[in-house]
Amino acid sequence: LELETALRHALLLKQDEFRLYYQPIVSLITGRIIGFEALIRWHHPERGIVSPQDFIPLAEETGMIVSIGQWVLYQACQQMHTWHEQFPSSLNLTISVNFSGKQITQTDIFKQVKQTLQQTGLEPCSLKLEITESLLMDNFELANTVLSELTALNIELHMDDFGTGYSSLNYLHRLPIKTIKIDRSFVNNIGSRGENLEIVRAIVTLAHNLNMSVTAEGIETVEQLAQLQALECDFGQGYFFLPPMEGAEVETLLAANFCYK
Ligand code: G
Ligand code: G
Ligand code: MN
Ligand code: NA
Repeated sequence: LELETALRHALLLKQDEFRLYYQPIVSLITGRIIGFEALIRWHHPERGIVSPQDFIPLAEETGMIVSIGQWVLYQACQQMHTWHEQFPSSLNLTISVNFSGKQITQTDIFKQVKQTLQQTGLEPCSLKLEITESLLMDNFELANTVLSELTALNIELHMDDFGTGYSSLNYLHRLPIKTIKIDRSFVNNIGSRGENLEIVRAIVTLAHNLNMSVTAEGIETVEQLAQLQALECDFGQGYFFLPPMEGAEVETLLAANFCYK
């Protein structure tokens, strides 16, 4: 309850305690950054940096996720648009934003996204929405309708944390999903005798057969990277490349035209 009160307080009066971090997503073929995932952090004056793992579930339970989500969406779109204007070589870079189920059931998310794009000037094709299997399971029909409207605007839909939720694979061909993100728990153990190697291979094959691309999360070692490249995984994200970073650090990267190869 204490955390809930603090979160409510921050949301109403101290929005500058929330910061967006940006983690680069890299092409495993070219080594170039193709975009960023926006990840929220809460800098509490006494608690220090509070992880979203600790306050996002609370925000979902209490409905505060609706305002937090709106803040994240606006910040992310505005920042990406600013970078597009500031760094001409970044024009085809995209921003990925995480979406919770309640953002879909409790607000007119279609209108909110459309207005945010208009207000910030970001092109719809520069925005990617990351959704989870559990979001779909809560209310598939509503999610399906809203998400299909959003993809009709030319926004990409990415399936986050793939394989960790309670789900049937039923939704994969019923929704216009562009990319599957393999959860980092699978990437963890993909060495030559790693128990997850065959699972990751199967996910990559499944995605490619459905004309989707694949992003591997949580790449931490060069061995994991090599294995994922051998499996023809398309994109990667993780501490091996770069951690989630503040906007100013991203600008240094963009100015230097970063490539990990
Ligand atoms: O950045 P970190 O790995 O600590 O994030 C932990 C979890 O919090 C991840 O599952 C991530 O998807 C989620 N998360 C981070 N930022 C946001 C956000 O802006 N909105 C939502 N809904 N979830 C987020
Ligand atoms: O659930 P989601 O995929 O949105 O969560 C992304 C989270 O993963 C972020 O909180 C980010 O901090 C974390 N993350 C990013 N790269 C790595 C990594 O290489 N290793 C680990 N353990 N976590 C990572
Ligand atoms: Mn994500
Ligand atoms: Na994930």
